[in-house]
Amino acid sequence: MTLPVPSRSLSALVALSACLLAACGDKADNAAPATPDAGATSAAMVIRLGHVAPLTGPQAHLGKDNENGARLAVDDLNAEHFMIGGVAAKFELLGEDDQADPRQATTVAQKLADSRVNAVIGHLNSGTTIPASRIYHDAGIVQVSPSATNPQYTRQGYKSAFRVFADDVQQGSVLGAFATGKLGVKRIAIIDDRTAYGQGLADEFEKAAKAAGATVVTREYTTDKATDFAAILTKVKSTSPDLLFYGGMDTQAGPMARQLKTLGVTVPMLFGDGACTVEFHKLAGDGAEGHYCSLPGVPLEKMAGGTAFRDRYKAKFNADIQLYAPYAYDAVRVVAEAMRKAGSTDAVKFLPELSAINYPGLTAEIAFDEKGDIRNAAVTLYQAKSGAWSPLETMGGQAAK
Ligand code: ABU
Repeated sequence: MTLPVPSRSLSALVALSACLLAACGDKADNAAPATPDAGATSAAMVIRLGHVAPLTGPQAHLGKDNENGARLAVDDLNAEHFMIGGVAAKFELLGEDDQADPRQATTVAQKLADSRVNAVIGHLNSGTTIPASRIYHDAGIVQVSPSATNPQYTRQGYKSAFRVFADDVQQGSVLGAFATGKLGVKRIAIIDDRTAYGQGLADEFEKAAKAAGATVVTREYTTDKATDFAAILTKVKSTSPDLLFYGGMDTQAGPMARQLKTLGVTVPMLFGDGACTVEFHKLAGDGAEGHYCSLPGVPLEKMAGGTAFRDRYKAKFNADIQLYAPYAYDAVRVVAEAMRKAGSTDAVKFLPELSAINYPGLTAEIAFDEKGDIRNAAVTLYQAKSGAWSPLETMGGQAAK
């Protein structure tokens, strides 16, 4: 995906600042649409957070997971009687469905911009987050993605864009080092789904693996809608790789692993975070065993409060965490904390607080670099054992609170 990359020069920042202050809608209250809660007995201020992810289609389980994480945070904030500028804040989550489709993502983003939400949590996919980010930026709306890992999201010069976990430059590098180092593979086959995420991660992995001396024996392509991988896997088999890397989501990775086993190929597979889910095991069946994946962040069990969060999530939604729910939780909390520090829901005032924040989140100590990426990001490697992902080792990062 090619998007215009504005300069991160001072003039660009001044232009954004002007946009946040005035140029992108009704001036004085454009970025501060918090309104008194008409139904409340006291003067509560209503803060509307947009949340966008695929809620229908093959990735709906992941979209719902993100939304659940954000909803838990909103419910917690409301239960805590969170105060902003001395006024009780009432948070509302506006859940939108982008169907993991870049065009639908821009439609939804425009809708949220037009309704002047206070901030947006999302989107889930890199391929939707990146085009939507321009709309939020131009509307002066702060955006925090809890799952999009393509580096381009935070490299467009948009001071409104934040990410609360590692990007795919880091993840691809960790995966490449793991494959060539710990697994000691020399001949690698790569398949990707041609999305901003899948292709981008496969490119980063290929770069890192080749730099460490591995050979890519074949590079194949599929789509994020495909279900039958027989032809592509037969071709992969003919190249006799030591490892098959797949860049894409669990919706393809699971059936691919199952079909690989059916073909009688015993080569290990390696995935990024998009396949590092509970759903992968369901889709792959007994084809899951022994494969590897990476996931930005530390294992849930290593997060202080991680197991309590898992239990609360299960009790509230009657479901297991799939992937990024804890990060969606932190994305909401960090926005709320920036508003609290600023004493305002006006993006002009709370964006600088968000940029400079040091927040002890559920997932990590959250502080952002100049691009809006989390500092000291961790990436953890897992192996599929007995129907679950078992942590192997964590690279980088710092201990969560
Ligand atoms: N990071 C994997 C899933 C979301 C995405 O980046 O497309």
